[in-house]
Amino acid sequence: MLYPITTESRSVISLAGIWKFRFCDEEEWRSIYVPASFNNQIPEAKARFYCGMVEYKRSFCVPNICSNQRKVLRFGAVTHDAEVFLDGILITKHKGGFLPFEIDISNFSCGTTHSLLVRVDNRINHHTLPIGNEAGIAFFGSDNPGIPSVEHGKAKLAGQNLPNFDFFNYAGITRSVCIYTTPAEYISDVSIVPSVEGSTGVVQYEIVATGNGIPFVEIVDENEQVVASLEGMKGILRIENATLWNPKPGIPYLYTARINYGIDKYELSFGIRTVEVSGTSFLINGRKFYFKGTGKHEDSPIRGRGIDQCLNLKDIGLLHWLGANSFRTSHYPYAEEMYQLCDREGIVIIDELPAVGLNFQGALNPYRLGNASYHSKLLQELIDRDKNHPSVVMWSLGNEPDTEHFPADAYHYWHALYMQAHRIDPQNRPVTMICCQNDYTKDLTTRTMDVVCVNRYYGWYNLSGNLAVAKDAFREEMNFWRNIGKPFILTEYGADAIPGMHAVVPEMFSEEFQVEYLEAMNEVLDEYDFVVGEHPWNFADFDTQQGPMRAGGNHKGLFSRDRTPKMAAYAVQRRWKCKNIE
Ligand code: GCB
Repeated sequence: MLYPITTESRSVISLAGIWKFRFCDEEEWRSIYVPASFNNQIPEAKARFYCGMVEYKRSFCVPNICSNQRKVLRFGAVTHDAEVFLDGILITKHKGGFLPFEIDISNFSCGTTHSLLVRVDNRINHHTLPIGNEAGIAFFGSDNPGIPSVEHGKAKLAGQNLPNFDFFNYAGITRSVCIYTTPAEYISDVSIVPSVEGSTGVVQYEIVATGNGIPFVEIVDENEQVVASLEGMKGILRIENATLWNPKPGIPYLYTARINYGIDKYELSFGIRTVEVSGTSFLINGRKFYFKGTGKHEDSPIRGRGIDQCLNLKDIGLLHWLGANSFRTSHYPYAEEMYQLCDREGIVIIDELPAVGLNFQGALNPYRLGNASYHSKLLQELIDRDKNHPSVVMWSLGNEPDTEHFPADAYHYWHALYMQAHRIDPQNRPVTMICCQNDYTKDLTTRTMDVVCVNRYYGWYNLSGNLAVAKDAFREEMNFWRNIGKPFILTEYGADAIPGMHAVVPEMFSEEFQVEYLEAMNEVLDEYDFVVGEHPWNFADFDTQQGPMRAGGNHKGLFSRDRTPKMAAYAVQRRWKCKNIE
């Protein structure tokens, strides 16, 4: 799916601004800003804890100058499910809160006012991704199973959102909404597959278009020089002495494909780089790459999960400041604009689906609940959206499912997605799934991924506070993974630190303990040469649902929520700026 841009043949009309909003059990309309989550914009408990449908509406007019053009209404993301009505007619529905969707509205006239209404459902359950609990057990809640009074109380939680994941269930029209126009005959998709032969960059392209034209493709370098060109729906272009896209400290060089199709013109930035797993190494451009970075969230106090390019830019700056070269879009695809920024800034992305919380037991075996086709649809949408980004070097199919209690079911479920990703990604990137702390000897799935990615909390959620014992336990597990013979990334490890809480003797929740915790785990990582990356959890403190283990959110950030560095940020910076591995 192409990102909407303005060119000499296309225009983009933003629908950002103040819209009308109401909870569906209310009559009156309020004001709301789009794009942003609604939860923190309205200072009422209802907005924060609401579970159900809300409505957004506004009117718009497409100028007469666009009357000969094709018109498309596009949403960057609506969390979680959307129904869109134009002049009272249901024109499209979309399930899934983190990927774009669009609908051709050319039949609606220019120069007149139209009413747009979007009905948004923020409910999560066992059939959504991410998953919500239906039985009244909150992920980080106090369970106390079997106590009659508590069980009766839990039954009364029906009708509330009970996330089976550790981030706040922000919702609404969270990313850009626009109407874009194209000529009647138009380019609808472009796929770019780069490879390298000696000093030559080889660019295989394929265009999908509607109409009778023949596309003409020009590749332009950063000096605006045309370095290759070709006519045809698909073909191979060769760029002599190509400059490769490299993550920092290399050069994130971008070329631009300029595509002409009849009167339609579209431009796409791309990088020439290769990605490959070889033995226990992860290679970018044939050289060993070591992932230094963090898991992240799209999270800020007022916009919630709403797109915030200013914050994105700040975060990329802080990643550079840390000496990081990568992050994982834990636990859902991020806004498209963030990937564009990373292409330009040379930051590498592990791109993750919103499949988090698939860890029920007993009758609720997630692999028999019938989520597979929805999960597969999201994988298709993710790859359609992100396939051309040089920054994206690996797909993550999901985070921390139960792979231990139903090992064979889990394997079949995840293996089908693994095969699908390899089949549909034109660049055939490595594929992974992020493993929960479990009995790794029973897990049949993690070891079959291209890169073994595990989240571990030795010394925090288990063996709490005892780092010497935690290191030994972690070593014991690492010996197991060494025998699997694949590259390994520790995709999460961390300790909460309340900003400003200090201790002479480092104990849990102090900034000093967070530093000692990370250093202890790093000491173990450094003993194993099949380790190709370390992503402490998390880049910054973030909002979660309330619960007895969360004091104002999750505090495992290297930075506080307002991006002030904790002691751990300086410790990590010292390590990453010195660690001489690219
Ligand atoms: C995890 C999850 C992440 C949580 C983190 C924690 O394993 O993947 O979403 O926030 O642990 O801090 O508990």
